[in-house]
This record gives sequence, C-alpha cells and structure tokens, in this order.
Amino acid sequence: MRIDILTIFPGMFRGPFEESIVKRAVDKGLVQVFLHDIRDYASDKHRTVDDYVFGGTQGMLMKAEPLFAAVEDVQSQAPERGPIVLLTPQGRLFSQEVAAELAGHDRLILICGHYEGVDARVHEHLATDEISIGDYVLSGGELAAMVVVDAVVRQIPGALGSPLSSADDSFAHGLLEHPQYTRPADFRGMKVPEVLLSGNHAEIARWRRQQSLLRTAKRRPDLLARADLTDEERQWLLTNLPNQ
Ligand code: 6GU
Repeated sequence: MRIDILTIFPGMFRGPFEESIVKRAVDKGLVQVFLHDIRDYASDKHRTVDDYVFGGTQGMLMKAEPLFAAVEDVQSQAPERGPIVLLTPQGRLFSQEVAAELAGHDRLILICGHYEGVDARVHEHLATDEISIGDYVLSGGELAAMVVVDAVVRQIPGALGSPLSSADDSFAHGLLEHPQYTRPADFRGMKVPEVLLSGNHAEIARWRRQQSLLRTAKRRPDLLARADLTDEERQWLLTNLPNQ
C-alpha cells in the first residue's frame, strides 16, 4: 500500500511515523508513506495556501489551486489509484469498519484540512471521501490523518507482531475487549481472577466472552445493540448485569 499525505505541517508526522507499528510496517515494505508539503504547490513566492472567505465571514480558508495541483502531481508519481480522503470535521465518522475499508486499497491520498476549512470545490470536485475522527474540533487534519494511518496500517496482514493481534482488538467483533493480566498473579493483594490460572481453556474462553459482554453493556450500550449475540448470551446478560 502507498499512502500520500498532503499537509502544511509535514514535520508533525515524523515522530509518530518513526516509531512503533507504522515504522515496522514501513521497514517491512508493507506500506510506503510519503509526506508532501502543500506549500510546495503554491503559485506565488510567499507560498500562500490560504485566503479570505468570499461573502465576508471571519477567518481564512485553504485555497483550491495548491490542493488540486498537489493531488495531480502526487497521483502522477505512481500508477495506483485509490480514494482521495479529506480529513475534516464535516466528514463521515471514522470507525474500525472504515479503517478496514481503507485498508483494502493499494493507494490512499490524505489531505489535511486547516484554518476555518477548505474551499468547497475541494470537497465537491477533488476529494472522493471525507472523514472526521470524532465530534470535537482539532486545529487541523494532521492528528486525524495520523489516527487514520495507524488504524489502517495495523490491519495490513503482517503489520503486527502476531497474526492474531488485530483480529483480537476491541471492536474487531463489535464488543470491547475483556480485561487482561500479566505477572505477578498477586500484586499488592490485587489478584488475577482464579479462572485465568486454571489452565481450563474452555472456562477461560467463556469467562472472557462474559467479561466482554458485561464491559460493553456497561460502557458502550450503543455497541451492544449492534453486536452479534446469541439468545443465550442476551439472556445471560439480563440476569448478570448489575442494576444501575
Ligand atoms: Cl478530520 N479535522 C479537524 N480539524 N477536526 C476534527 C477532525 C478532523 N476530526 C475530528 N475533529
């Protein structure tokens, strides 16, 4: 997979992409990440990428020309085609499903929005997808792009240490993950649940599933409503949920 990121702050990406999962995936040749400074595509000597809003509201907008020029140039650098994603609070909400969908492409172009927003012609005629990472306002699309890249890259087969790890993530099955423990079995009197030390794999699997159900019911009832539960599990939850 090739990911091209268009940003006015390429330096913001260096730390996060030079550590951890993304770095490992790049080192293994599973993904290539290219950063492009939108200012390189400005047409004036001041490298202007923003301008006043027609109609006279306050603030500045990202200009259309440098963004169109950047996308066209970046596309010409490799033959693969894929979605052109604008990171904007106006976009569809990012989720594990959206990450999986994006991970299925050979190529992603991510555009980081800034200022009060982006010229509407970029939304309408350049971007093929618009993504928001949540209902809060960030100062720019960069942090959102990092979130998207991390969530997408960890889905590429081989990107994680173990092949099981991304399938086991919270949300992979529509439920939150069960609690997990490592040694020691007793830390300051806080004990690891007995069942996990039992060696009984069927019992452990049942306990984990029940913990996932309880946790999801308590913290994310919205997820539970959409999750794939057996009738038996729904019944079990009804009798085991502590009353609020
Ligand atoms: Cl993609 N951009 C900005 N500026 N703010 C956001 C966002 C994106 N997603 C959530 N908040």
